Amino acid sequence: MQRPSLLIPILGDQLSPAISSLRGVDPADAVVLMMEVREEATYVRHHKAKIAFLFSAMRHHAEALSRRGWTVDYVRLDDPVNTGTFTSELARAVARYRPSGIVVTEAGEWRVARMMEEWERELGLPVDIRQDDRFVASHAEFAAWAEGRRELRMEWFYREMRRKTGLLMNGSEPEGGQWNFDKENRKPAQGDLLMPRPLAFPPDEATRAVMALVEERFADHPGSLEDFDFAVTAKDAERQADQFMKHALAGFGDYQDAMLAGERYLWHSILSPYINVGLLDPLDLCRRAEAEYRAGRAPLNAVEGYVRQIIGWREYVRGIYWRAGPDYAQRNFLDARRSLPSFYWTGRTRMRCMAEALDQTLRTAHAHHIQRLMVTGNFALLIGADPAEVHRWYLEIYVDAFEWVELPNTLGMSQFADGGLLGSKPYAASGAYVDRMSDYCRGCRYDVKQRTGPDACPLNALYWDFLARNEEKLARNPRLAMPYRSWAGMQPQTKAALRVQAAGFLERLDAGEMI
Ligand code: FAD
Ligand code: DLZ
Repeated sequence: MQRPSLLIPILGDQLSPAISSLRGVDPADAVVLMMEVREEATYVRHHKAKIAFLFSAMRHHAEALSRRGWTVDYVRLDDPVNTGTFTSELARAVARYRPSGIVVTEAGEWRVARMMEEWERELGLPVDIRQDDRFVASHAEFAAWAEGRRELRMEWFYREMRRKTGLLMNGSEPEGGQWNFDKENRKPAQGDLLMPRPLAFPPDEATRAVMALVEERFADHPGSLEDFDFAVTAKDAERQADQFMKHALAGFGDYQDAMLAGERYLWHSILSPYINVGLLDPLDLCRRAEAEYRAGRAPLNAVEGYVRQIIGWREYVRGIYWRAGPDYAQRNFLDARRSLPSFYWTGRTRMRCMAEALDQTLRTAHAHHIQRLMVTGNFALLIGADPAEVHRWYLEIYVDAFEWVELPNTLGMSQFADGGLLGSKPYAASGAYVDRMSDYCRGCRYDVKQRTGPDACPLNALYWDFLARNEEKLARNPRLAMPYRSWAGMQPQTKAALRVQAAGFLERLDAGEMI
């Protein structure tokens, strides 16, 4: 090709055909650069399935762009001349093509955003960094909404997004006369042969090649590739979305918080990896869900719940991430310092709820929201695990984990390490919650009804110990008034027994005993 005017790097989470960096560019006058680089694969030890998913989706996307007439220069991880970082690969490509400028869509996280800011100086040519408009709210819109508010809450932001998109609106009123149907969405589930199942996509040749590469180059990373069945093309991701809309959406609301042993999916969509890398468009999914409601095929509580997760939570956590700044990951409001137990990487624990969530996570790189928040997240919160370590684990282990979405969910929502910037209270729970929302406790070695003694469910004493330990910081939180009243009303000997029980457990945990 003649010397192109533009070099367009497309990063691993920018696999959308309509990405802003390609807009208005003549394919005949540009080279798209895609790079598998060691630095991105190792800045944390990503789960093997996460790297395989990303590399395979990138390779398929490169082919799709070529078919659409783009010239794509694709640098593979095992290319002997691959220099291993975005910036050094870009420098090599600049030397190869001598373009007059670079166009790129803004990065999804602070680390890479800072790299991009240096490119103009380091590469010596103009760099046009374009807004990522795959989100409903721009950074400026979120900042304008947040400005001057005493506290930020998802619910108020969500209503703005409903008004902006017109989703589930009747003029200026919410469909059904209510913004939020969450109270109807807390039902436990029963195992059921008719339960919906997402499609499984057996690895094609390109994916198998990537899996072999991952096994060879990232052998020391956590997780397994044995159950790998993710879609890796936009077409298959669309098929998965159809499957969800047809078979699972109707039950999504009712069973959103439910957990069942051996059931990975329940009525969840399992679409987050595809949305986050750009194979599916989030707003389009919301419109399709709304159409299911309007056609009478899915109830309002389900569709409102689904839409809220995407234009509410997903957009809100992104806004918080960029507003909180690059130091967000260092916050530690509760001064939690304990190391994350080693069984987070092996799944070897006798607590059945933890074993279920961890085993599934290590096998598949996916767990649903309540497993992440109320099982692995709750346990880390109760034992006082260091939030930076907890953050690193979630970023490594889940296929859909990109810092802009993972960090606020982990550090803010789950560990309350931002002191309430994102949410109004810590999601701390005793065994009773797990027992109410799942069937995990039935086959557990521990007894969820006992609070003390060798057979007591560890979550029970840990819960009260967490409240007692953090009383100074949390007791004035109005949403914790009830549990603190219960704590205050306990006999001193009951309190002491609970704290001794928790201390004994934490001691055994720190000693690395099997618990
Ligand atoms: P569904 O339950 O079907 O929900 C529908 C969609 O809503 C999801 O696909 C997702 O796009 C969106 N969504 C739902 N909840 C959230 C949320 N809290 N924040 C942002 N988007 C949401 N989500 C990620 O995409 N990446 C992460 O790295 C991530 N880390 C998390 C860490 C913790 C500690 C917790 C508690 C939650 C985390 N989440 C993360 C949010 C949520 O758990 C996942 O989005 C969800 O489990 C993905 O599965 P699904 O597609 O079946 O979701
Ligand atoms: C997560 C990831 C991994 C493991 N590898 C690559 C890669 O080799 N090349 C690439 O373009 N992107 C990768 N990614 C995703 C990037 O880390 C992601 O695009 C940035 O985090 C965005 O800020």
